[in-house]
Amino acid sequence: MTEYTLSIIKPDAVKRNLIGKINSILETNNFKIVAQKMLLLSSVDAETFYGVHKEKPFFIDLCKYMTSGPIVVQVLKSNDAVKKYREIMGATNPQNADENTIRKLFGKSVEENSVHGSDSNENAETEINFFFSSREILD
Ligand code: IDP
Ligand code: MG
Repeated sequence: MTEYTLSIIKPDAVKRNLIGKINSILETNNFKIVAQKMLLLSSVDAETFYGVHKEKPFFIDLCKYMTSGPIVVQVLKSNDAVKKYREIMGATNPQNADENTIRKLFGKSVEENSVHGSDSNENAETEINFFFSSREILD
């Protein structure tokens, strides 16, 4: 089934000039990038986006990190996009991620793990709508 997922290239990866390398991995794996923009997340937007984690001990640090520099937000289209991107992205902690996953290749730590991917179709829809209007998605 054709699906959509939200991807974020996080500040650590943008800072290290990894946008192209990550996009190349996405395209090699048959994802179509149907929307993409660079932006600086506001604190309010970071807190809203990661609202599900607001009780976690890492929440404040996570929001600080996600607002520390530009990010690239993307809508990816492919067969089985949500599950497939979670696989290519790798485990949250890069140390536990499989070989050749984006987080294993580029992640610096459990926090600075280079990319975000939606974890369900329902959340993908919410997250895509959080960042993009329908006219920005060139499908
Ligand atoms: P996910 O990004 O693999 O879905 P989540 O548990 O949803 O992982 O956590 C969201 C983000 O919060 C992670 O990608 C990472 O940047 C950060 N994070 C998760 N767990 C920790 C932790 O134990 N310490 C610091 N940061 C964390
Ligand atoms: Mg998550």
